[in-house]
Amino acid sequence: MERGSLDLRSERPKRSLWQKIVDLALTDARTLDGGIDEISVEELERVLLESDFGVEGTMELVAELERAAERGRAGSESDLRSLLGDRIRSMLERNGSDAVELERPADGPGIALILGVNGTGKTTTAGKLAWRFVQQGEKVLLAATDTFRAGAQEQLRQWAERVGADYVGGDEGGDPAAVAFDAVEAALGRGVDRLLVDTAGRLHTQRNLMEELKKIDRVIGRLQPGAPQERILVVDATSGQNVLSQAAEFGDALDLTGLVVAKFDSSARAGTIVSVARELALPVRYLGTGERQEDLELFRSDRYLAKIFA
Ligand SMILES: Nc1nc2c(ncn2[C@@H]2O[C@H](COP(=O)(O)OP(=O)(O)OP(=O)(O)O)[C@@H](O)[C@H]2O)c(=O)[nH]1
Ligand SMILES: [Mg+2]
Repeated sequence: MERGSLDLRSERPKRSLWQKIVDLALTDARTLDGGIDEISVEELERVLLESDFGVEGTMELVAELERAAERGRAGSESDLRSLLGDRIRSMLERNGSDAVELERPADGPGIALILGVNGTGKTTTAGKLAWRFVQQGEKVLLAATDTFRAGAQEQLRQWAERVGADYVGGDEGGDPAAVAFDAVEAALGRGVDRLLVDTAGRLHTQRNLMEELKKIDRVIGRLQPGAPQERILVVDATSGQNVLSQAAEFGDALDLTGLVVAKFDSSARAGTIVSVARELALPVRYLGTGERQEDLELFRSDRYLAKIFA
């Protein structure tokens, strides 16, 4: 196959990732009697990298395709679907946990710390999670520990009001750990089922802010042993492979328990989730799919696969 024909194809109106893979791999597998042409391999790599599968993930998938093609087992679309589907599923399920809600112990409130870099969607996610648990009949308390940024507390307070959750905040410029303290006391005193602790956005290079995060975590644990049960890193789906470094950096400070991939609706690429699941020992717990309270999905690898192959 010549490069020219590929270029022409890529000028066609938008084809899905799956259609691109099928076009590339199947044309060769049929005309070359089994194998996949070198040019197509390069194109496949490009397509997968552009879809954010990451270098290693891409190599793994292409190698799998090449092996199958050589053995004549990649000759139909359904061959490709089961071949790549199995491999991607095993990447997605590497961390073993699919469709797992935030933990809530039987004998006290489930406490979750919501953290991440600036602007990823933490506060929105806290609000959506609150709505989700309120819908499930739970009593939810939202705590705003971002005492620094003007408007941050008000944003969470409005979410609390909108979704029917309780709210605890603090004085502007006050100690975030003191808000966390008050929130846990309130949660225990009022017998709430869930406490969701929103935190200010920060970068790992801001050492004082990372220390502040650890202090919030310690304060919660001191009042309620074993808590927080969840430390959820919220990442922006459009930040691609940067998600990996964010997880490593926050993971150095605290034992993370999972990810929320927010803004999944805004031009996220199919491979991001797959490479994140493949590279990190962290499960993706929810996807943020919009700005409204109901735009949060429990992550399920089977549904995700179905989307990739659509
Ligand atoms: N389309 C879309 N927008 C989202 C989603 N989640 C959050 N947003 C938007 O992203 C912007 C930032 O969201 P916030 O929740 O304020 O982000 P944050 O991480 O709390 O920001 P800081 O507290 O400043 O670090 C807002 O405009 C949200 O409406 C999502 O899943 N989809
Ligand atoms: Mg916020």
